[in-house]
Amino acid sequence: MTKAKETEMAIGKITPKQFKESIIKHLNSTFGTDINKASKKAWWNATSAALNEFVYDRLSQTQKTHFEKDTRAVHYFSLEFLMGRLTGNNLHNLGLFETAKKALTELDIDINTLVDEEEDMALGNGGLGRLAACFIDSLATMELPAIGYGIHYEHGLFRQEFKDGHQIERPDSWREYGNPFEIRRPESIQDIPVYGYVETKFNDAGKVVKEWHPGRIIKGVPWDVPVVGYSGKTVNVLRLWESRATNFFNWDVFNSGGYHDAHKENVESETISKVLYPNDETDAGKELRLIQQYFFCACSLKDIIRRYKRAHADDWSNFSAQVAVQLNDTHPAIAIPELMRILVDRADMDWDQAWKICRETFSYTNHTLLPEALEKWSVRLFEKVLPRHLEIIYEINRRFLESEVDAKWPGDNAIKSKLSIIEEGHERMVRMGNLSVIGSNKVNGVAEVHSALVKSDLFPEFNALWTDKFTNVTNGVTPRRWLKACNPALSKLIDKTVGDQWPTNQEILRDLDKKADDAKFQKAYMDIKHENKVALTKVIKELTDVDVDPSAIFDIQIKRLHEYKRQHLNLLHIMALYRRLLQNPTMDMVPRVFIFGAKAAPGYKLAKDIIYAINKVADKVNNDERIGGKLKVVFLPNYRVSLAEKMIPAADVSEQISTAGKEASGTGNMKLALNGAITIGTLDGANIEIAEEVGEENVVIFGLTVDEVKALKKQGYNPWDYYYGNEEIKAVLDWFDTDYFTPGKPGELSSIKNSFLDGGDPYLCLADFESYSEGQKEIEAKYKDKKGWARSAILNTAYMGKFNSDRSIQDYVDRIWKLKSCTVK
Ligand code: 9GP
Repeated sequence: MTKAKETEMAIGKITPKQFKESIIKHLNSTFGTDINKASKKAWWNATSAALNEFVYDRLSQTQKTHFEKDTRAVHYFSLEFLMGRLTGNNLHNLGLFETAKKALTELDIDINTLVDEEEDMALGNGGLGRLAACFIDSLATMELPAIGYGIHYEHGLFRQEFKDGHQIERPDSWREYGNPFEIRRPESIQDIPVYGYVETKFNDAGKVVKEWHPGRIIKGVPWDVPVVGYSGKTVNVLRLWESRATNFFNWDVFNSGGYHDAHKENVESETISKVLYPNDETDAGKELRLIQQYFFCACSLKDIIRRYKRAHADDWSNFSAQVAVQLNDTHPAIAIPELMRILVDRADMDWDQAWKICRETFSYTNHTLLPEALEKWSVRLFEKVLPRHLEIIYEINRRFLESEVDAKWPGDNAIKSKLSIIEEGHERMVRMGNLSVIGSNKVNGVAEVHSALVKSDLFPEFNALWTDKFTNVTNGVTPRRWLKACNPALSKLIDKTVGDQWPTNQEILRDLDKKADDAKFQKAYMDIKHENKVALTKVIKELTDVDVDPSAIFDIQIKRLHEYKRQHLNLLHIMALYRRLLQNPTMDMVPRVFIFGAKAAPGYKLAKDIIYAINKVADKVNNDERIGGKLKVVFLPNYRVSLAEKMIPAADVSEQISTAGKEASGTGNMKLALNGAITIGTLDGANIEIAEEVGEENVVIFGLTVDEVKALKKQGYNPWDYYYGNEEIKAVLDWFDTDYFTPGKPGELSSIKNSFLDGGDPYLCLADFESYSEGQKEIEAKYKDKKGWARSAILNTAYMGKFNSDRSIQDYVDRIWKLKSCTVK
């Protein structure tokens, strides 16, 4: 960014000298230390405080303007917000990064080292949570009134360590020593009821009413994280709820000698916001997880209603015109019966009117087709935790089946039982997916192919009932964090080439295509890639003690560890390559470094076995002198947003190799391509649209398509055919049974082989292996053509405009939320 531009963007004009003085002021008067003895943490805290002076000012201006104009707002309900670090991001978005850098340099502090002091705010598992973080960045940047609502987890996603190659989980204490980017708002505390029983009685008018007598009240304490839009004009809020006991300490019990019991309720209530469930694909945790969901939805709805009533008192007629609520997966679906409860039981509203408001208010995004992620709670659990909500769900269901379903399919009980919110069976279950669809105004998937499958395979009858309800919004990522901030050298080159307006209008990058064949530009672009690779080699050395050569191909697979994402297909290919090298050490091969980053859910045994296997193969390969360093494998521990920011700019190859039909979208694929990595991928999720945008000659596509996967499964897939039919597959699989990679411990890796053979290879790795291996050869051939590769990399950066999260948000605005932007004075 030009100096003039930066000054213009900065909120209030500030020079590096003034910023420096502000840092020193905070060091002294906010943190009680001085420049001679301040720790690195203190410097970071003081810099953040200096930065926050701008943030809070804009935050209150934004809130004041939104209140005065009584704007319609979207409320993004999500159990996960994977925010990462905020210092660098906020400085960039305020246009203060260069100012702060200079100020710190004068103080003899390197800004890049300073921002490493910040713990990641890892309040999410992976794609779904990071998408939410990109979305709130875009909403603020686009000056749209919006609030993110979630949980203020004391511990975010676990910190991953490796011990002899095994994943070990350690607690993540992201705010143990405080976090400068959040403010507690005790003035907006909410009381949330749970448990208890429901009494049916007559009111004074003789009408039957329901009264819920809760068994416990939990206090919800809000923490606000300011969300700074690019240019700093709008600063929205992410409001996260912390659970506290209502009776902080039971003096009566304490005084009668029950020291531990006096704390019991306290501990139980506070457990609710203690941990993020480290699993994005299952409904783990049962009772606590359901309470977490209800707790944050109930707090958030009360908060919304409190705000609404300030302008509209008890007149509910404008509610759905003012309030849009987006449900991020089924996790917040309980908000639907909660709003019904508030309207019918508390506001005494007629059912039909309340239901109309509900349906106009909520919309639901589906992020996966995996059945285990479509939550179901037992009726028994609901009865215990949320007895009144269960009654409301029964009533929603009865009306839906008797009127809407019966009108369309008269007397068809099979359809009724499929569409019912209640699943009959040996244990009756509440289907949150069906509740979400029935109670929402719109339902969207997150990439074209995924949204089509949501309609055809997941909810076909609902789609027949309400065709207009289903839509698509392809995911996107913010170019502010995922190019401008994480890849400063490339950003500067882009600024110089096409101007500095691209962070808010990514389509401008399209102009880079004119330079795709320009030798000078290619060199500049590839030199930056090389420098980023050099920087990553240092991180790799620090984290794994492995030396890698930055002139090798850096081939990166970063995402949660899951069978459908097929890190083990990547592993099979690595082992095959290794075997080919052992058989022919002089084999012509461009040296390659395979780099992984992934956490496995602690209870997911096979995923953890795959991590172990990759680490063991890495040990062997990296130390085998026979292969002359042509192949290296590294698994970087504790993959998280801040590590991704270091890995992505250094990637040559992006591994997007899920079984077709399983990855709803993917967003890592977008970040890597934007930074010039060439995708090797299946026709799955957003890969399909990426290939369309950047051109099929600039990606490598392999493997079965969605239809071929279905056909193969239908005809009866037999992995043994591939085992016996392909000598290389057999040899590699048999290797797992030996102690070649685990000296003295044969069989330690056998579970992987078993998953492919006896386990039936549910994600068709063996069926796709040959095609994947051919794809990898194509990658290598492309890489050998230096000019062709540079051209492809540049075109990837140039043509990723569609995958800007601003475009996704615009689609949500047009297709679902009908929001208007609001300029803050
Ligand atoms: O698995 C999907 C991933 O493909 C998608 O990009 C992301 C954001 O839409 O959501 C993930 N889904 C989940 O994490 C759980 O549904």
